[in-house]
Amino acid sequence: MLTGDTRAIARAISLIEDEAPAAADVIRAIFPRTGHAYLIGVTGPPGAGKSTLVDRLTAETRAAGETVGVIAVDPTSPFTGGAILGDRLRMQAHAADPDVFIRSMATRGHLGGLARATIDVAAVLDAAGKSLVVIETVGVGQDEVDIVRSADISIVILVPGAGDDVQALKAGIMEIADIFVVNKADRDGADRAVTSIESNLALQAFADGEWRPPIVKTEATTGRGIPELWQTIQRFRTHSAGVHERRLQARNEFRLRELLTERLMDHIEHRVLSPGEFDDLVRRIASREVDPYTAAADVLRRTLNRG
Ligand SMILES: Nc1nc2c(ncn2[C@@H]2O[C@H](COP(=O)(O)OP(=O)(O)OP(=O)(O)O)[C@@H](O)[C@H]2O)c(=O)[nH]1
Ligand SMILES: [Mg+2]
Repeated sequence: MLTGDTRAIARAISLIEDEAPAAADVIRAIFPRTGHAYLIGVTGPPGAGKSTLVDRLTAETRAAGETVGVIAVDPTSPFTGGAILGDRLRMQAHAADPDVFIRSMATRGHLGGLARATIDVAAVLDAAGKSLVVIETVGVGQDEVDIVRSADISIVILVPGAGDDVQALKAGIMEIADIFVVNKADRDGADRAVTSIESNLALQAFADGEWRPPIVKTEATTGRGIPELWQTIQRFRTHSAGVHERRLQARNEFRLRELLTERLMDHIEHRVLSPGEFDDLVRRIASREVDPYTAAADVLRRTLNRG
């Protein structure tokens, strides 16, 4: 896997996806070899053209000599079949290129652990020598936002005629953008979308020398604007070199917290509480027999008493 063998990478990723106990061993073993890849998070509403754009960006960065890993996090939805079909087509475009590895991950089965699983898969691609790892997620849930936030750069893709989207996205996604992309710029309203993002940015205060998220117009289907996007990514990378440590700190803090929360909850549910007791507690809270604070304090006391 460390030499970039595609099948070995795929096997390692499957272990992580299956949450196999060996996955922790894999991460343990490769961890010292990670930390070299640049993580690019890409998010936006369903159908914004994320996959098409990531595909174009992959070609652009390959031409610049980068090696690329792509992780497409698919929401568990009736459309997943379509997404997987799309990914097959994409894989064909780069099938002959051993320096591109594309993998879809289902969100199903990663309740709470999706962000960590994604970061672990990124670590595998990093250790396998990919210089860029692109993580594509639909910007709908907190998990997805967390994933993109923990990348080295966060790119938010919007499309024309999505004034309401901009409104809807404001809550979680607007703040995490290092670069905005208005894709489908061939459609009416691209400039209006740019203006809408601009006026949103105008509400924020940027310090002197602070990065102000630029807006790049693209047409992923034809590749227009992709070279500009790649230049903008590189510009951000240079600009943020000094503050990058803080971002890494945040990612690793997030990683440790998620892992501890997961392990601790698992321990409580399986070692401290008897089978069904957790659900029973939830029911007793619902029926006002016990309040959540007392219930939590009680469970914590029992957990600590068991050492
Ligand atoms: N007109 C136009 N269509 C585009 C452009 N980019 C992508 N599309 C089309 O938009 C549709 C969705 O593209 P995808 O790349 O699958 O979008 P996505 O954001 O990855 O979609 P999900 O992963 O399902 O959320 C496809 O039919 C693309 O061909 C563009 O720049 N202009
Ligand atoms: Mg997609």
